[in-house]
Amino acid sequence: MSTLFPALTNPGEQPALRFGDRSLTYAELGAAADALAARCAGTGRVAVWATPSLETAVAVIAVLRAGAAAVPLNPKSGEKELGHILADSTPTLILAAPGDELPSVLGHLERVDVDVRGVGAKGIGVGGPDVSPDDEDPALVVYTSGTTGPPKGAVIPRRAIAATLDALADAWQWTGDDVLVHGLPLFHVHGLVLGILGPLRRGGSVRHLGRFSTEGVARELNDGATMMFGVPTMYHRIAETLPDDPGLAKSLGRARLLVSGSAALPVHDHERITSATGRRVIERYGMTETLMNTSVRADGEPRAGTVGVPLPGVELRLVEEDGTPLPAYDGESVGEIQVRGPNLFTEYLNRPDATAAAFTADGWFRTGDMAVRDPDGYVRIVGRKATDLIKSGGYKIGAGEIENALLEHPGVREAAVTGEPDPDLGERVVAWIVPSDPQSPPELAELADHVAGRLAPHKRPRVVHHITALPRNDMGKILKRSLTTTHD
Ligand code: MCA
Ligand code: AMP
Repeated sequence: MSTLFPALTNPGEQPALRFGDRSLTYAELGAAADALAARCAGTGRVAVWATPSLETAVAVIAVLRAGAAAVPLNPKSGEKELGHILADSTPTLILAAPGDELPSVLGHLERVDVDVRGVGAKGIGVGGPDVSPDDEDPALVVYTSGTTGPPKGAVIPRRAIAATLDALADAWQWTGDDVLVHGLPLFHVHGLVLGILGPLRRGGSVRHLGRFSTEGVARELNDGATMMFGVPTMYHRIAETLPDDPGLAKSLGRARLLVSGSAALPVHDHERITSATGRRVIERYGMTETLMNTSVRADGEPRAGTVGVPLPGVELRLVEEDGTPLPAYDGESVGEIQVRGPNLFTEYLNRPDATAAAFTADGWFRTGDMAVRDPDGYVRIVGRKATDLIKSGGYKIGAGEIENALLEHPGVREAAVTGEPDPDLGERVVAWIVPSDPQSPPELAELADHVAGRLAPHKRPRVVHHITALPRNDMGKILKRSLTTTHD
């Protein structure tokens, strides 16, 4: 296939990546990545210890240049989660920054340190491996939570990455002149595919903040950054800060494009940002499995509360419960969003059952998101089919996975997990616990540590209710909708 990163074919001295005070030009990135790619050739799947660092970006580019597939790991994942991902994806190598300490569960993997000032940067020059991967070859395996069980590995082919980034370039008039700022994690599609591979495919540059802060965003926008990507929690924090920080309003006013995604940005936050800065945040809608489906276009009418129109090449339809397509564009008729197009993943790794269940017979992917369409085609997401999926801080979290982890705590006899609205996180994880010993029920901090240590900190419950029994129907199924604080 044609290369994913044309600017690395004959790389020049223009900036590519900056993390804090460390940066690489395209020539330096090409040299470092190709030296590492030589090490990754023929390896199949390669794990990447995906800290928010230059090393992670170089590692993923190296794996892609080698024609292999990268499996980004959340460095805050607990042993249980990491153990599952490793057993499922069976990587042959792990790439990590020199000095990063890896947990023992990774001990059996061959480790290769990422040298960002690789051999090539000293002028010796190491050519990349001589590979010409196919468009359908896997590029990434990204783990994503479902309602029950452990996360599934979505296999994302090279074709999908190219298709989605080029569709976004069209929608956002995104070019090599753009400079992106963000502070997103690099083990998910948003931060990695859009936030790192996106600018590199365009031949532009990205400045990563290491961790999100309103000061960091303001500093970069004052210093030439043209676009910002963030999850709604980040825009919410911006909206909260704006009244006391006129400098931040000025900086945001300079941006060409402010883009939000991964969850819905409340209209109130849209309005607060627009009234303080004069800029409108635009939303795009995607999923790990589909990459990007829709967006408000840079040349279109911004409309708060909508995720815009289908991207070029993406077919989108709404269907009723029984699968019948809903023809309406009336802003009222609600259906599940199904999508089809070159942006879609190939399969869930080792899960033919789950892959088959995710698609209709004629190749439409069932998103589980419920929406209406305005007369001009703008899509408004109104909810989700599964109540057992929680979106917190832009992270998708499966209730079942947390329930299973909670049940492994000796103080927990029964557990149910729900999501409830949270002004900062969108939703927060709530645990309903029947303690083994009602006299000494496990407290929030202990259960939060338990879940954070096994799965990941963002999956930890933020609220715990102790109850005497879980409400169940005659079949024994837990009635989550009747879990209210009256059960306390
Ligand atoms: C607190 N911490 C703990 C515990 N309590 N650690 C261990 N055990 C505990 N009991 C730590 C956390 O690890 C974190 O550490 C710090 O305390 C603060 O935690 P928290 O309050 O959870 O985080 P936050 O700083 O408030 O994070 C908000 C955030 C974050 C920055 C918005 O949620 C975030 O980065 N979200 C992005 C999600 C995302 O990229 N989703 C994309 C997937 P430390 O401070 O050291 O970190 S969706 C996707 O890809 C699709 C395609 C799409 O459409 O985009
Ligand atoms: P993930 O599986 O982590 O990739 O999350 C994908 C889910 O995030 C989608 O199915 C939607 O529910 C949600 N999502 C992504 N972007 C938006 C958006 N702009 N508005 C509302 N929900 C969104």
